[in-house]
Amino acid sequence: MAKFDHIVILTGAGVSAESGVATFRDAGGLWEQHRIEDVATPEGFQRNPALVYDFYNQRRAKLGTVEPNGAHTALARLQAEHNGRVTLITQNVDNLHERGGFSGVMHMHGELTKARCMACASVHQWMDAFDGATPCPTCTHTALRPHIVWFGEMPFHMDMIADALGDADLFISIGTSGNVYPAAGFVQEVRARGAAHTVEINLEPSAGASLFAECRHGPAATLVPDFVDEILGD
Ligand code: BV8
Repeated sequence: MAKFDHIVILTGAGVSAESGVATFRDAGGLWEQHRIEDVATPEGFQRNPALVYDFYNQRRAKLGTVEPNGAHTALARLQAEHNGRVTLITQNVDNLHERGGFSGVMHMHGELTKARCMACASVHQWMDAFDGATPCPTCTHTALRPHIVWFGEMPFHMDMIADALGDADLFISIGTSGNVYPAAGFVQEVRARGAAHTVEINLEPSAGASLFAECRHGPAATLVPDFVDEILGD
């Protein structure tokens, strides 16, 4: 496999599926149980904050019952052994990439394990439940919200992400249906900015599969370790 310098990886819910974390759009997924507009928009939070606090408290509690899978640990091995740069951008809000050993994960849609104060903007590591009556550790106002990017809100780290996409010579998209923007448009940004190789690893062809130079379809916990072996020349 050609030598790459800067490998940029985008992951979605499919990379955590084999750990037992529900995806969004697969059968039985999160969006089958809840309407996006009710639990993942600022308007939904305004309308019924208790429902939204509960939706995220339940998902945060589940984190303690799941473990990273072979895809998470293979990406950490790539970061440790690749003789070049590895940038990991995730749409996921779980902490399985970190627990699988990757450091410096860019959570463009935020993190389940953090709470943000709407009064003082402080952000806090938070592993338990919280709601509209929980005081902010910094300013004591009861104005905490999930540190999550909802639909219609600006994703985090967009400047750093744009720099990475423009600098990549290998772009790998793993476990995402390619339905949500701006993440679904990253492969086009990479292609427009240089001669990077682009690879999709997904259980089935995503909405953007035709935009990738190479597609590998199957379970991430099998395909990602194999692909990392190839990149590292194992
Ligand atoms: C923004 C946090 C402006 C919440 C999430 C038209 C109308 C209205 C809006 C829009 C529109 N067009 C674009 C928009 C904007 C909107 C959007 O994209 N809407 C979509 C629905 C059309 N986007 C936004 O609002 C974003 N903000 O645009 O701001 C802006 C733009 C640019 C620059 C600056 C500002 C904000 C979007 C973020 C929303 N928040 N998450 C939460 O997690 O609770 S999105 C949510 O979907 C998750 O983050 C999730 O990661 C993400 C994407 O889903 P996937 O990860 O792809 O998961 P999915 O279930 O869909 O697919 C799983 C895939 O895995 C499948 O393909 C499956 O085959 C595969 N799989 C399953 N098992 C395995 C597997 N693969 C491998 N192995 C397996 N074992």
